[in-house]
Amino acid sequence: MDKIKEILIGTNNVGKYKEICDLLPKTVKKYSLKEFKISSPEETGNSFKENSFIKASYFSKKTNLICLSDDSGLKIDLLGGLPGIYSSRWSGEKNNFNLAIKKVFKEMQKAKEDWRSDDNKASFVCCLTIFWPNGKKFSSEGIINGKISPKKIGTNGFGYDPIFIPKGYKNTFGEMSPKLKMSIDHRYKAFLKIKNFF
Ligand code: ITT
Repeated sequence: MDKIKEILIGTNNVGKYKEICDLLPKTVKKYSLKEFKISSPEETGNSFKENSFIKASYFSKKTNLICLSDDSGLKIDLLGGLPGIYSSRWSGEKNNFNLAIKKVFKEMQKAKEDWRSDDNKASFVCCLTIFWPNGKKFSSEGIINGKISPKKIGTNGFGYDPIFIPKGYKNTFGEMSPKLKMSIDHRYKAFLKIKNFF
């Protein structure tokens, strides 16, 4: 199998872009969507896998490059798996995660008044899809289980990191060093299944 030597990182999310670049070998040449000024397609799929495929195939076709896209999100048991594939949309158009986290707390409160007195199971899911200009594709999924922190803590990372405590740890992703987070998280677990392509 020919190893991938250059790839388009098909995301407009800066936090994800950084994490994906850090996971890939240094020797792989990485292109960003900024260089091509391409905006995202509509995510019309019903699963992380469908949406990551929609993005990877769209960006690959636009640029004629091999593309790696990520669709991910936070699933909260008490909310029946929401925000899930709607994780990005919960933050509103301006990607306001203060607002998205407030919405999580509000919905938790609505579902169970004293939710803060229990452990509230949640998981982060990531589906990575590689799409080649010749139509070949490969997807992999990674999951990390944990719980929702009763308070927003930490300023590292992005998105919902300040309210997610992975199983076996006391701190939120927002409190962890980026190095630790990227050695245990959903993206890393999905990456392990595609790493031989590089
Ligand atoms: P692209 O589609 O351009 O990649 P996006 O932000 O719209 O960017 P998604 O549709 O996959 O990406 O939405 C996933 C959302 O889930 C994202 O906005 C994050 O807020 C959240 N999320 C995913 N992985 C996360 C992580 O490791 N830490 C915190 N939040 C995460």
